[in-house]
Amino acid sequence: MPGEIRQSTIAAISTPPGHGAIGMVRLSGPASLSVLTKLVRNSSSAPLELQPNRASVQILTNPDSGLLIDEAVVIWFKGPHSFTGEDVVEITCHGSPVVLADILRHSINLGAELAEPGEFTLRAFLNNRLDLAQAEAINDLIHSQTTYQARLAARQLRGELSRQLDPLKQAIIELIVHFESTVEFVEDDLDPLDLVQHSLRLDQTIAGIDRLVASYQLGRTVRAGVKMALVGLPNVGKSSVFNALLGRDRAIVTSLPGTTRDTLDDETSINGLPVNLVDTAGIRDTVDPIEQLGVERSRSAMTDADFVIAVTESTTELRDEERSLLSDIPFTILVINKCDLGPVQHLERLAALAAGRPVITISALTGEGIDQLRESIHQAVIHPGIRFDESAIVTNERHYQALVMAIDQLKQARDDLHSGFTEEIALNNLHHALRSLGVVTGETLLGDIINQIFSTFCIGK
Ligand SMILES: Nc1nc2c(ncn2[C@@H]2O[C@H](COP(=O)(O)OP(=O)(O)O)[C@@H](O)[C@H]2O)c(=O)[nH]1
Ligand SMILES: [Mg+2]
Repeated sequence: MPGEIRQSTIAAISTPPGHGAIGMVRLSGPASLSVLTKLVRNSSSAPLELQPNRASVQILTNPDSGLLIDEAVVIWFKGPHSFTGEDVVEITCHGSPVVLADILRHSINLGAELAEPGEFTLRAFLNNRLDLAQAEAINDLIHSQTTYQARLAARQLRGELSRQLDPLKQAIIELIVHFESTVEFVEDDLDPLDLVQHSLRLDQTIAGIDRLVASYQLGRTVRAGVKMALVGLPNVGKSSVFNALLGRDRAIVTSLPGTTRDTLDDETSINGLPVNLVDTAGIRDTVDPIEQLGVERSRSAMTDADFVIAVTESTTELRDEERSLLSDIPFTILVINKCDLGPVQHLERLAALAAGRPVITISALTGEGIDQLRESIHQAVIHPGIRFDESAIVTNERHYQALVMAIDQLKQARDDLHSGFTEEIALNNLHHALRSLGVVTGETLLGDIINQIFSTFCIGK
């Protein structure tokens, strides 16, 4: 049950289903060690003596029949110095689903209960081993599909988001403390100079949270990925670039213009970013009804895409139709392909058409420039204007909502002060804002505030 620690001992298979080299059963709770002790065959009559945090090889047997189960490496983490804060036992055996199920079944028979999904982490949170944002980061890390996603989650797991929030919370707490004392003691009325100072403080705090909020657009991109379409005239090598970026021959490549009839897409990771790459039919006027449909699809793929990469080739003349296409389509990067065939003929004119957007010269055939293209794509997605510190990227919708709410409440508090309302009214909104920030990390802040308020009082007051 969320919000409440069961006093029970929980057990679960912690490795994925299926056969593997190794598999693990994990237990957490007061009876963990005694369950393990009963599973370990003890040849001598002396009780099993395990050192905390030390791995040891043990023979596991069926506690009823004494029949061999497996040889396992076991570790006992003595609470509170464990992931959950409770006694934790990890039994790493051979990765057979049958063996794992057997160990789990015996653990249940010996008094453990089946763990609910996420219950180990829930216990860690309730025992203050990590905050809510960190707990969520564990889930993100486990489900990450690209290195970039994983890195952001790993940073959040190390408490980076919480660390970013700390000074912002502190600023609000100080304002609350100040207003609480003016409310308490009528003689310490808020003077106009204070008002300026407090407004400034509020503005700085709002700006700090706003930066986190702004990073969410990128955070969402990192989480959900981007759709990127390769567009250009027939035969310039779009399908070849598509294959080169995917790292496999997914699309058919021929020397015949009009080979790609339909759009084709596939998932890939570009420098750690999840990208849905779309190959399209070359855009040209054609009488072939099938190709016409393909061209229509290319145009709608362009509309659907978050980013368009225009592809052209280095050696042919810059044709009118290409010039009008490049002026027409909203591309982010211009790729000049087939650089292996010789120097780019009309670089200045292409650069002019790119109008400041990156122009990357590559050969899909030899692979030249592909790394640079990847980097350019990465930059286009990651830094469209603002550069974000990786440690301050919000990836989670819940955090985003809480932060937006905190900003609203702080703005309200600022307006209250300016409209000459009493501090009590502003205080109310400050408390709300603090609670909203606390929502991100899942803490109860009331005790904190009370302690801080009293710590500013003189002795005897
Ligand atoms: N020399 C050279 N030929 C290429 C390169 N990329 C593609 N081609 C050739 O150009 C032709 C058209 O390629 P394709 O990828 O099907 O172009 P698309 O119609 O734009 O998809 C094929 O014969 C490819 O082998 C390249 O970088 N260098
Ligand atoms: Mg093609």
